[in-house]
Amino acid sequence: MRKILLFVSLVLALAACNRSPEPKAETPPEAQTYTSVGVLETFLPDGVHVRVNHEAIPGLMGAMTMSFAAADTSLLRGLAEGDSIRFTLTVVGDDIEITGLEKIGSSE
Ligand SMILES: [Cu+2]
Repeated sequence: MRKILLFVSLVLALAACNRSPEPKAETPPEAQTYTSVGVLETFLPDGVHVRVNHEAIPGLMGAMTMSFAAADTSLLRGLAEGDSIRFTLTVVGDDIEITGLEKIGSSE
């Protein structure tokens, strides 16, 4: 009886070893989106980043002034420094980009 058990467990162990490892899928980190409002304070010289004084973004960060890259520079068209904006951030891993932007108040 003992021998049979040993044999069975040996067979099971071998079967487990023979199983080829699952191909590791390179799953990219999931994209999360957040919407917030703030004031566009400065266009940075690279034409891509804007410094925004934004309200708290629950689940992401508190209120602060920081710069974001626009995913598409056309999002920044028609805006002026001092404008109030509502914007959407898309976060993938460590990358944060503005993927949506709407002016909700003018600087003047
Ligand atoms: Cu921030």
